[in-house]
Amino acid sequence: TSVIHLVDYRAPAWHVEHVELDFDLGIDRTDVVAKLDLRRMANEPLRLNGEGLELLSVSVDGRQLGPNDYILGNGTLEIAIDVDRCVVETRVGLRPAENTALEGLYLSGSRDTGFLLTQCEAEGFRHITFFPDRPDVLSKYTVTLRADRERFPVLLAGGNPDGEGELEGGRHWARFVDPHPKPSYLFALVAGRLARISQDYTTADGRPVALHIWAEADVIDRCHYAMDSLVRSMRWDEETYGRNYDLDVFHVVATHDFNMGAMENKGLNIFNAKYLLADADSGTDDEYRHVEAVVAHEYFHNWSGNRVTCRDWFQLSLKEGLTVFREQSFSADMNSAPLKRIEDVALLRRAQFPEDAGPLSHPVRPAEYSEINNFYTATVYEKGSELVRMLAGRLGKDGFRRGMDLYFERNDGDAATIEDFLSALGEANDIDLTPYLAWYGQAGTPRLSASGQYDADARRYTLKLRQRTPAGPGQAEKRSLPIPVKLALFATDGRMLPLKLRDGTGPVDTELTVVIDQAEATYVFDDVDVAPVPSLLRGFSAPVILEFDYAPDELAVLLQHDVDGFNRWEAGQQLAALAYDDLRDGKQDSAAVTAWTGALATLFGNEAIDDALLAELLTPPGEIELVERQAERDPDRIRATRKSLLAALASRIGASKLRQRYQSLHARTTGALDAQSQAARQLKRRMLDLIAAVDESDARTLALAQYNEAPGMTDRLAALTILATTSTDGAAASIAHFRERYADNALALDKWFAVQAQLPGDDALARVQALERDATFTLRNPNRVQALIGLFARANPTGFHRADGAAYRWLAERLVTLDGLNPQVAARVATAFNGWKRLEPVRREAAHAVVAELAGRSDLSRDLTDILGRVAL
Ligand code: B3K
Ligand code: ZN
Repeated sequence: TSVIHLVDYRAPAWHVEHVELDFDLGIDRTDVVAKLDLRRMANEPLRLNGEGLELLSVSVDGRQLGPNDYILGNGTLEIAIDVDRCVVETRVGLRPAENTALEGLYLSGSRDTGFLLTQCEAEGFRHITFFPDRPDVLSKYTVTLRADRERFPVLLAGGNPDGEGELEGGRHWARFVDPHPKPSYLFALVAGRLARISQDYTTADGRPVALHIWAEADVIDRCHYAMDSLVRSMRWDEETYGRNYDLDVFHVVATHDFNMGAMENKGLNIFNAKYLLADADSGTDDEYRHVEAVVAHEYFHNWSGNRVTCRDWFQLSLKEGLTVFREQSFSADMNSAPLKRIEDVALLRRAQFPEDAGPLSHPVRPAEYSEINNFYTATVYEKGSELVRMLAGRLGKDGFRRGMDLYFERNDGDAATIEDFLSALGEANDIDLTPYLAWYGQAGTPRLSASGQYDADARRYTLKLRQRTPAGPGQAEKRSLPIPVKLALFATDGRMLPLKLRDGTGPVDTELTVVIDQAEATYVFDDVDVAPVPSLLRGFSAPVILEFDYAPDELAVLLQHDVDGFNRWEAGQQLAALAYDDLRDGKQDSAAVTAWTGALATLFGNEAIDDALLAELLTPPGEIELVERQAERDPDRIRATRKSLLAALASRIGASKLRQRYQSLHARTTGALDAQSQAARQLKRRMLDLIAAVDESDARTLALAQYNEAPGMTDRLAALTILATTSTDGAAASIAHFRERYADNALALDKWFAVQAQLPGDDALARVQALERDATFTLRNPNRVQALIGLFARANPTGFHRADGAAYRWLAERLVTLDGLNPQVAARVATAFNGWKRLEPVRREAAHAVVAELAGRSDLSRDLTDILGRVAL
């Protein structure tokens, strides 16, 4: 397969100033006429991308071309043209119902009731028509849709409506004009039977906008929370960034058949139903938060991505990292900021750190790719967001806003690079941010080791920092990066000490940020009156792994007293990890175990602490995070050790206290969505988990009652999970009940699959195989595939990593079948093999055999081949 390199970037040879698209829509057959208004930029033939298209005709300036007038092959249509401006018109035929890859134009749902829609990012537009399908070609679009009125009553495309009417034979048409130049990946259309909810909105700069959310009739009632989130997102972007919406209409559409979360097409966002529908009966608290976040994310793209887009796909994080950062700030403002930070960092550690530590590791701005769809990764998104956060922290609130204003102003209507971003932020503040460019080009999670020394006589505290980034694929030598370290010093009684940094400028404060940009740096603090406990990397001020040799008691001090909500939680996580190490090594009553359980038992009795924060504090790192603490990974051992960690905590707090707290929370449980009610449900869930760690039968009794009385999905699903985890047989009745009750609700059924896919142990594979035979299981629906196969492979370590390798072989078979239907989804599931090299030897051998065999095949898609090729290395 051919590899594309960032250094080979060339500006486009031809621009498309305007494009006129005409669709004659049908499920089996759609015809597309595209008229491109072209302008030459370089002396080269015109090369248009096009894949899987039936070319019916092509003309230049009205002159029909014969087959000898162009070259068609290898995904391009090449035409030698000797004028500088011309109009090229192509006519092609598509077969939407046969499109199982869900890229380009495809059918969502059944032939009889489903609807047509498109997905173009990254390179789907070339599956719709011949076009220079690259993000730096920005054009104005006029789109006309024609279809049978009865079968396709609703016709939508991005842009402002520009007329509609009747046609002969029961057909109708609708036209849309988008005045804002956009790249082809932001094109979208939707056609079919859809219901809608609507709301009027007026932007801060006075534009009336009609907001419409569309979904199939049976789920339209579940779109109200999304509408509410949309309105709040629009206001927030006006208030926070001064960004207004810029068309007269804004459409959002839900589909059950979607390869990813959602898509920010200009004026016509399309969502995986999973991230748009939310209702009290079938949505969990987490899902409500996800809907709010994803609706905001896609809306925010209207500026960070659409008005200012990416020059090439290497710059993907320019829009994704930035938009994740904007989305995270929005969610923090809507909910609790420290809890949001904890959630985001936990996700980074669970998803991005492992990615960056294995064979799929790549920089936030990759230097090369063979299939761009495989780079919509946690690194580009989540680490990308952390980089923006560091920059924002460096500039401060007002400075960052100034920089963003300049960035939007300078690059509006254009395709930009990471350099453009850094220079706008820097110039608006007179600060040179180019050192941060190294973060974008260098993969791997930096290790920051810190050590402290207190000199009581001199009342001096010396902090030494050292950084090092491990080698990774294609990058043996790593550079030093600018790492902002926000820090404070605590006395053991919880007092924060004034920081008098030697040679430091600025007023003496109790918190400050130092930026280490060399391999090593030393900071001396004067007038420190007691031996301090340092609180480092507060708020997770940089995406690094911090190594500091804390004594358990010191972590307990931070866990009790740190006012930085994130670092307080972090101290607990570190302490839990130390306790985990001790339990693994057979040291039951170690200092770490005692300090961790003791500190939490004290906090547990503290009425003032927020329920949600307490729930987070009572959750030790998960099996996936703990994997990093083993040299040779044995998932069974990790799970067993983590279980004893929970048991130690539960017995220290005491079963009766846990039960009491559970009962008092349960007594006031409602289905209400306010923060307090959500927090109560979350803490209740922790109580159940902890009770289960010491008294399974008691936990089961409580869970059964909770399942039956649940006012909503959060409580119901939590109870079902406890029932199923503690005894699968005993949960059979509830599992059957759930299946029956939600038989008509696809998203709820996904949860039913998901809970069972994650049940640990030796019989996990057999269970998953039985679930594959359920009448509702299909490899054609990405959500269903992720719920069963994806979660089993990625989130069920003991089940998937069976020592006999049976689950690896099973997954390999499924991947091959899935790849024939949907390469993007197959490639994503295949990333489950990412960590195989660091498994213990027996499992490693088994995984290796399967990965090598798969990687050696020549009949797989480019998507899957790319992942397997890198994983196998
Ligand atoms: N930009 C889309 C992702 C497209 C993925 C293409 N394989 C969703 C988002 O990040 O907002
Ligand atoms: Zn995005």
